[in-house]
Amino acid sequence: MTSDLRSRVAAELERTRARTTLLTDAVDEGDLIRQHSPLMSPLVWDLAHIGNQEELWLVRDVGRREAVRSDIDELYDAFKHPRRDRPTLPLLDPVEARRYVSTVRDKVLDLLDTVPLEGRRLVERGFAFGMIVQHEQQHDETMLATHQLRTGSPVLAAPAPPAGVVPGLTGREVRVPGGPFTMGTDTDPWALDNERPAHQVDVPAFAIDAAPVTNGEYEAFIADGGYDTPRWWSPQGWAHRVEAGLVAPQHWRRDGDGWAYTRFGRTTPVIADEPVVHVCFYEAQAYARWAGKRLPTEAEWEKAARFDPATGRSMRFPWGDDEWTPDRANLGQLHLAPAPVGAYPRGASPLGVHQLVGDVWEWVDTDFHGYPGFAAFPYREYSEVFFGPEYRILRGGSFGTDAAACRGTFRNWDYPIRRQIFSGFRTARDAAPGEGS
Ligand code: AVJ
Ligand code: FE
Repeated sequence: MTSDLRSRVAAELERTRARTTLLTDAVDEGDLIRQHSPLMSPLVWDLAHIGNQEELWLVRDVGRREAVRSDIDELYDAFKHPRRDRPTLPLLDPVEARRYVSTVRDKVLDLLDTVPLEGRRLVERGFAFGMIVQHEQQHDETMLATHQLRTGSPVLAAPAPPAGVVPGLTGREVRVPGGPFTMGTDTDPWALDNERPAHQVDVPAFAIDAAPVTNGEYEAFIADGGYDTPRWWSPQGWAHRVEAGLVAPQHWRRDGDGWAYTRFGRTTPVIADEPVVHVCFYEAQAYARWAGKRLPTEAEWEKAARFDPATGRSMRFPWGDDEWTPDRANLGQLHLAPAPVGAYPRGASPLGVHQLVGDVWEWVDTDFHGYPGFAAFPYREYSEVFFGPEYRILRGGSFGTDAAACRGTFRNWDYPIRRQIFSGFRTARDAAPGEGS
């Protein structure tokens, strides 16, 4: 029984490390040490930080083993040094960082054979190991965002995402009936503290886009003067739009009459039926107002993603309770772009909402907060210290999110001005009286 769990943990650790290795071996030493944006850490900081978290939780806490390098804890504590200062720290160099993470990993694989997986909440059903797998995958997505900010010739390659095969989704709405649904989870073994506990939420009937907002739709907003019309923007959003000089999503450039974007070092014309990505919350909100809509609330998004009207239950994913497979959603860095709308018919929700999981993180109009009965576990610095009005929530994961760090309940967050992440959105509106209740 626990031997299955142990081998699954070992496989997840190994699969995740292969991704970390790919992202850090793709560039030379200079590019590992350099800071590609003041918003991001040097890649070599992420790498050693991944090892340090694994050492803190699995080697020292779960395994009760001797420290590998207690002298470097402070350097890799994300709360001690802001990202912009990290290149000036006496960091491990790439050779030392690689050696460090592999020494830590050897100890973890050794203790995984024998350490009890019960008796302590931290290890129950392998939670601490799942938390560390997710932590590494989250930093891998962060490193992928750093790759997107890096300039120079391309170093990453992947097959193009599948084509859109379901016609007519763009501009289509799905009505979600009003009434209670279960939000969050008590049962998902690797769900993090902010996804808990499960609780009932009464969500009035609403309509939500059947697919994320596309580049083509977003271009119409730009062409209609969306960036020059203060009334579409919130006061804070407009102030940011002016101060930052926003005119289009990040990485877009004028190309004749149209637009081109640069992704992972390659420039191509913007593809109209692809979900828009690299927009901030304020841009998403302005688009929604221009379209006569609004952003969904977090509860609306989760109801659209999990509610099964046939049973009244909340499922783990839009497609059901089964684990992700590559035909269900664009996750896992299998592709280096969002897939066009209609590319994942097998991932649609029972009500017919598509691509809620994968492709692009979706901004929702909710501040990051704890659910009723929230209890920080196992550390306040994962979620709780970020609760409050400064952060907005994003849902559903992107093409750069691994399935281990993505569920219908998973919550991401960032400042509303941020767009270096793989962020897009879809719109929603209240249902008209008598519509879909
Ligand atoms: C959940 C993506 C907002 O990167 O700040 C990584 C994840 N927490 N290390 C972040 C995280 C600690 C977190 N996000
Ligand atoms: Fe971290």
